[in-house]
This record gives sequence, structure tokens and C-alpha cells, in this order.
Amino acid sequence: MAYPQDDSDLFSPLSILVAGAEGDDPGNGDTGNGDGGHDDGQVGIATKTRAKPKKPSQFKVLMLNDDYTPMEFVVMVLKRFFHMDLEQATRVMLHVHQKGVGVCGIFPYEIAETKVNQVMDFARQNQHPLQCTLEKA
Ligand code: TYC
Repeated sequence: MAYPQDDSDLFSPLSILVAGAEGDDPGNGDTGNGDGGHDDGQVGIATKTRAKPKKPSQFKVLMLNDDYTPMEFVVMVLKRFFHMDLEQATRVMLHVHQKGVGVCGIFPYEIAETKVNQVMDFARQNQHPLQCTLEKA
């Protein structure tokens, strides 16, 4: 899956930096930038930069209920991939069993995606229909 956030989600606020001023040009000073060679030292490639980097957005890993996956298997998954102890894992499994869906954890996108794949692969290998997905937190 492609990384779902656009650049504007990563940084704010926007400021503009003018790079490559003509003082750095080793040639005759005309940068061929269409300004007719008015060397005011302010031409170059305009690039965006941001004053304040933002945290990457977080994603919930959700576990879905089904009628067939054994409770013990779900508890094993929660212990193995989400580092829960037996008590936590049992609580989350029963929550999913009763409500239909529950949160296993909240992670940056790539980690959340990896966990979903690990759970789905492990369930498939053991022929259980357990489903796991992610959702923006
Ligand atoms: N509902 C399942 C059962 O009764 C147990 C279960 C719990 C399955 C959580 C999936 O995500 C799940 N065996």
C-alpha cells in the first residue's frame, strides 16, 4: 500500500526559501532563468521548506471479530505481535468478541501496516479467518 499522507501532513507552517543565488554560479552570471540576466543575486530555484516538522500521523491497528477463530489463538496473536501480557490480551480479545472490533495498538503507518500483515499471515498459516485492519488515529 502506498504511503497515504501528503507532504502537507508532515510539516507546518510553510515558508519559502530561495536557493542557488547567482553568487554561486561559476559561469557568466546569466543563469538562463528567463530574467534577461538581471543579476540581483536573488534568482534560483524556489524550494519549499517548513519551519516546524510535524510528527508522522498515527494509525490504529484494529482486530475484527468472527465466529470461528479460537479465543486462545487471538490471545496468542495479541501477546506475540502486540507484546501484551495474558491479562491485557484476554481483555482485548473479549472486547473484540463482544463488540465486534477493538484496538490492538496505535503506531506510525509503516509499523501498523507491518503488524496487520504479520497477523493476517499468521492467521492464514493456521487456517483461521481472523481479520485485522488499520485506520487513521
Ligand atoms: N468470536 C470468536 C469465538 O467465539 C473469538 C474471537 C475473538 C475471534 C476475537 C476473533 O478478533 C477475534 N471463538
